[in-house]
Amino acid sequence: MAPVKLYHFPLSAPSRGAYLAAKAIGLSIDIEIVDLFKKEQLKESFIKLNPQHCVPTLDDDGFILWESRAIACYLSDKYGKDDSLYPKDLKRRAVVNQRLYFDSSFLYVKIRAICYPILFQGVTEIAKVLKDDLNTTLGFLDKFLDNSKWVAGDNCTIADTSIYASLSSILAVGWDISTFPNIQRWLKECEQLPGYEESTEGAKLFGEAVRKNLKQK
Ligand SMILES: N[C@@H](CCC(=O)N[C@@H](CS)C(=O)NCC(=O)O)C(=O)O
Repeated sequence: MAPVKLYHFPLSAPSRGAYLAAKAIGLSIDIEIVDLFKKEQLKESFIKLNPQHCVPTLDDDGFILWESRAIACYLSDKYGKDDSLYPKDLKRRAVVNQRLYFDSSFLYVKIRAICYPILFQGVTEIAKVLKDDLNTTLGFLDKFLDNSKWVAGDNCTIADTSIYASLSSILAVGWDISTFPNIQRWLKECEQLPGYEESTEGAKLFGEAVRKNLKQK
């Protein structure tokens, strides 16, 4: 059987989310870098694999899957040593899913709304409305962590790897999280995630690319 392959770009938060999930599972994966800055995702061979031409994209012995959180769920179900990263228990799984959807439809979207125009559309300042919107969302995340060590309970799940991947991008831009004590505490826990250093390095490069285009105050 061919090794599991991940088409990956370290600067991409979703891509790092899939990467961190594979690492947390302890799965050995082949990485193929798709450099988005060089538009490598638009190569014919990649579009044939994934017509939506986005990273991350997984190739598990010919089974092709994209969407980082779908990849994390699939890998955990198929290769997880146990169900701790993605519980089989209906209610615990539902909470993990809720956090994953929160990430994909709130947190990541707000971060992207801030960073993409700066990276690709010549925007040089972060509008107050976008700043406030992200801070409101971070307030929700902080609340989830009120009585919980990890974002979906007492142990680390793929909701943590996914949310850490998103959050690390905006932290690398220099976002102030001093008013979110639970997030700060949780981020300390995240330092023990397998693949944390490589992932954070990718976020750093992303943060530098964004900051380079920001008007200095
Ligand atoms: N919801 C998707 C988002 C994937 C996504 O937007 N990937 C971007 C990089 S952050 C990409 O590959 N963009 C290149 C393109 O769409 O051509 C996921 O979680 O995987």
